[in-house]
Order: sequence, then structure tokens, then C-alpha cells
Amino acid sequence: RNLKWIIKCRGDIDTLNAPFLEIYESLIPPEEEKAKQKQLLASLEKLVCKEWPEARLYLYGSCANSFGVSKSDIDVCLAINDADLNKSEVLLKLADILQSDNLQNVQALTRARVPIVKLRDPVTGISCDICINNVLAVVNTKLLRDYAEIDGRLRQLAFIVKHWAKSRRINETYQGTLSSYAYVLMCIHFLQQRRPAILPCLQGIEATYSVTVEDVECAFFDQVENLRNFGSHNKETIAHLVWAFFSYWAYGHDYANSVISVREGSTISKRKKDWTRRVGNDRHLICIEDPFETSHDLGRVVDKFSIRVLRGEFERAAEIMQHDPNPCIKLFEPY
Ligand code: 3AT
Ligand code: MG
Repeated sequence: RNLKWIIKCRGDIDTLNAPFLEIYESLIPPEEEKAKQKQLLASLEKLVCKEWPEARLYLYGSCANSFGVSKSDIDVCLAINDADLNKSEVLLKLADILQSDNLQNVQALTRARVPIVKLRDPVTGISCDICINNVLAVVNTKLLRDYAEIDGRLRQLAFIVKHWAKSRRINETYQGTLSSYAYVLMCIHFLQQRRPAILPCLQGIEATYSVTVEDVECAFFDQVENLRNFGSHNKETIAHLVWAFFSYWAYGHDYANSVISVREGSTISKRKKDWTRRVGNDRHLICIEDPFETSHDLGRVVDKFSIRVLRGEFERAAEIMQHDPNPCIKLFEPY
């Protein structure tokens, strides 16, 4: 396995840069889409403030972390400062308000892991999920957005990986595969590990931003405008990075013993986290540590069937990147 990991990259890899960049650019949401999202957020804010004058709405997830492709749903967090608030009651009340304002497909999912109200806005055509007081998600959204500002190759790589994962149907947590959030963390970790490194470890530098959310201290260096040259010693191109990313997850990663940690900027041992055996439904077959909720393994949704699917897809992608004459087509072939 390790022998394969040190295989030399195909000689013509750089001819693939232009087609990969073209795919990346085709996925970027146009400005008018961003404007529509803002418009929807503003009208939701108006509605919400009639009922809860102190409440605020925050965008989080891919529409705010800069990893959103065109036509994504938007994720909104309703922040209400009230210690004994009943989330289900608020969600049901919110669903009522939205329904009577002509929003479509309004649905309160009060029993989900993260309870939400779903809706579709007929004016902009945008679908939206609203959760309550999920402030950690707002903070991890900022961390991802800050990483994206350091080196443009992160956004390119993450768009390509997300597009690949959606095409291959391995971006479905209810099917035991990984969330978009997990894939972006895999990309960040991967770029922290390149030599020379393309990304720093923002939680390893003296913090300039710090908040405590649900007893979790979230602190990191966020003056990223000072880090814009960080990756400039590394000249690897996007095609080479896509190739190396898939080779790493196909042949290089030590699934049995390692956890990837963006917080540490390196891999750490499963033993150190006590993630060596199955506890309840958490199997830890691929370990991705949440940067803030460090007891949270984003790979915990993966079971003994879906790990084979995932690893099979990484190997397929690595093979295509190494040998296929037309990787940009083959890689994204619908499953
Ligand atoms: P898409 O473009 O919608 O696929 P996304 O980044 O918006 O990508 P999700 O809609 O799955 O991803 O999740 C929305 C945000 O919720 C992303 C992240 O800030 C947060 N989040 C998702 N899953 C987790 C998790 N397991 N732990 C903590 N935060 C999470
Ligand atoms: Mg989303």
C-alpha cells in the first residue's frame, strides 16, 4: 500500500489544469445568485423580528463559508438569546409564521439531529433550512471561510472534491457517506500537510478571535489578510493537487490508526483520542476530528458497508487521475 503511495505522478498532469479550472469556474455561483440570497435573508429577518424583536439571523454553511457551488440551498441560523427556550416550540411557531407569508414547502423537522424548518421561497426559487441557536456551526463556517482566503487552491480543490462526491453519490450522511463539511476539512488538512505547506494551522497560531459557545472555546488566528503569501513557496498546481488528494485517500492514509485534525494541522493517533473501538453507533472507520467539538468524529456516520464504498471511490478516482486519458470527464461520471 505504501509503495503505491509513492508512485510518481503522470508526466502530463499539468495539461489537466485548464480543464479542472474550467470546471471550478463553472461551479462558482454568479453574483445575482448571491444577491438573491441576501434578499431572501433580509425578508426572513423582517418576518422573524416581528415575533422575536431581539433575534438575529446568520447565514452559515456553504452559502457563507465560500465553498458553495451554484444553486445550493442556503443554511440560516436563528439566534435567540433565551436560556430556557424550547427549540421545538420556536420551530413550530416559526413554521406558522413562514407559512402565512406565502413561503412554500414549509416543514418543521423537530426530531432531526439538528432540528430545522425547511422552506422554499417562490420569489427567488431558493430553498432554505433554518435552525435555532446553532452557533458552533456559525463559528466553523467562519473558520472555513478564513482558510479559503489564504490560498485560492483550497477553494478550487474543495469545489472539485465536492462536485466529485455529489456526482458519485457519496455526499449523503443518511447513507453513511460524508457531509460537505467533512470533505472541506479533508481538503484543508491535506493542504496543511503538503511540503512546503499550502495552508497554516490557524488554531495553532496565537488567537486573534475567540468565542465560547456551549462551553467550547473556539479560538484561532483570523487576520488572514496577513497570510496571503503563506503558500507561495509551494508551486503545485490544481491538477497535481487533485491527483495527490485522491492518491492520499486511496493509498496514503492510515485508516487503522490515524485521525485527521485541522485543529492540530496534522494527523493524530486514534489511540490518543480513544477512537479505537466501536462505541454505540460510532465506529471510527475514517476519522475526521471536528476543529471545535473535538470529541466529535465527522466520520462517525460511516459504517462497515459505506467505508468500502468510500474507499472504492477514492481508489477509482486515484486510478483515473493516474491513467485515464480524459480524467475530467471520467472522474465526475454519475454513479
Ligand atoms: P452544501 O453545499 O450544502 O453541500 P454545506 O457546507 O452547506 O454544503 P451542509 O449543508 O451539510 O454543508 O451543512 C451546513 C453547515 O453545517 C456546514 C457546517 O458549518 C455545519 N455542519 C454540518 N455538519 C456538521 C457537523 N457534523 N458538525 C458540525 N457542524 C456541521
Ligand atoms: Mg448547505
